[in-house]
Amino acid sequence: MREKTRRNFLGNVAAGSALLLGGCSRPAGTGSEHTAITPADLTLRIGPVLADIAKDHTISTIGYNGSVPGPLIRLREGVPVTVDLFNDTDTSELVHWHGQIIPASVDGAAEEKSLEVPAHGQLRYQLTPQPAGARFVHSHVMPMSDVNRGAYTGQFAFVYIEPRSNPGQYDQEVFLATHEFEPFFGAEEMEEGGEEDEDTKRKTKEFQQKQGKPNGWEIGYQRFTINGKCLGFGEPVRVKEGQRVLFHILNASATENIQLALPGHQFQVIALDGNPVPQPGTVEVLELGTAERISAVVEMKNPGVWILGTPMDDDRKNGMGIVVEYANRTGSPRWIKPQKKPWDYTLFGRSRAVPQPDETISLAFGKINGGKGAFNLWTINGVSFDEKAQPRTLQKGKRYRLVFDNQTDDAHPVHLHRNSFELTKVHGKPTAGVLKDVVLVKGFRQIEVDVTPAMEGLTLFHCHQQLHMDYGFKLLFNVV
Ligand SMILES: [Cu+2]
Repeated sequence: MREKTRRNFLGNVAAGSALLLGGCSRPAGTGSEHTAITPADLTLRIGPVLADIAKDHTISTIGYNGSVPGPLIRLREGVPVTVDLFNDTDTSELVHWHGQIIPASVDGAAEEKSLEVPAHGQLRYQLTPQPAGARFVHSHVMPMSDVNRGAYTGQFAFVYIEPRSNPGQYDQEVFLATHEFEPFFGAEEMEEGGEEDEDTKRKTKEFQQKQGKPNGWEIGYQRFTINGKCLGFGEPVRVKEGQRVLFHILNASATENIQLALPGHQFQVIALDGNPVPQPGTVEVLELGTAERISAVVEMKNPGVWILGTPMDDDRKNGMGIVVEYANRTGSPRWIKPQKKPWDYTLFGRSRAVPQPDETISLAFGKINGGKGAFNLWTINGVSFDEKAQPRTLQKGKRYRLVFDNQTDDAHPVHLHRNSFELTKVHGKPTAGVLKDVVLVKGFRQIEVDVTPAMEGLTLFHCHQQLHMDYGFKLLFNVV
């Protein structure tokens, strides 16, 4: 069943159109039946969506403006917009503007006391988009064990904040967002691309032996999508030989860290989490922790029909991929398994020295196995999040070094709200100049980042793996 009003996300993008270009356009469907008097610059309506994700396979979920993903939202850096949020569901919602430096009231996190959109209600506010680059918007409610809520649904959309000057030259811009549907609880430990070395395997074994109980529930999925379509079902990315195609890729998963490759081609990474990198580097395989974004240019010089997809065979067969089709080429899309090579953030950084921080804050990540049929608990410096605890004070303008010390056997894509941080050390290797808002810290690894809090107010730090966040992996800062 195909809804007449549904937008074709890729079609929109390929045509270069979008929901909004920073100013006064008014999306359809925001009529006078609502209490808002003047139309907002940007309207998001949260409601039920029927989405055709594969042949003869329609899912019923919650989305923005009747589509999954929601429409591409283009904003201009520093140009204020009025936002109208409507909620057609039975539960209140939090709309989080991921990766933007905006006040806590509109950031969209309960811990920061952000404004909520009440069930069957609405909310209007203003925000000034910043910084430029690939951001996104998604639900920030805590679904806990309810896999039909929040980030497990279709509530996500790409946000692109137009920079004052465009980095890089390209002929075509393509936005791809990955997401999984039909989640289920299972006992299987999450695979992380199979690149674990012997040392990590040994540490994992020791870690599990020390725990009194076995590992708790993990999340698995039946369907994997890019732009809301399983591999082979949606429109292909249409390219021409000789084109430079700029891909903006977003991992909009609730829980999965992924890798993506385009056989016969290389990605020149120009931005991470929307921020231009000091040293654009070329790789064969991209890796994105949950909520990470990569902007990469691909030179189209290998004509054919290809699969841009995950190297994980089962996940690709279940949909994680999209066809890239050269003009005047036909046939079955080709997949060639890429060589295994660990993802290295420092490839895109500089090797210069960074300033000494004013203060260093160590954050040790811990896990308490939940046992069979229960949920694992997650800790930072030995404690799970307690909403009654006082937030930790940070001072605006001071440089803090956060030491992420992952003492667990899982990979954690950790996210700091309302700020960008600079990677300063990755697995013991110093680096500089890479600005991000999420970083994937693998099992038993350490990553250090420096942050100079940009704005006053409550600021949430958490693991972006939904199940980890919901079961304790959070810390609240207050910037004064
Ligand atoms: Cu985590």
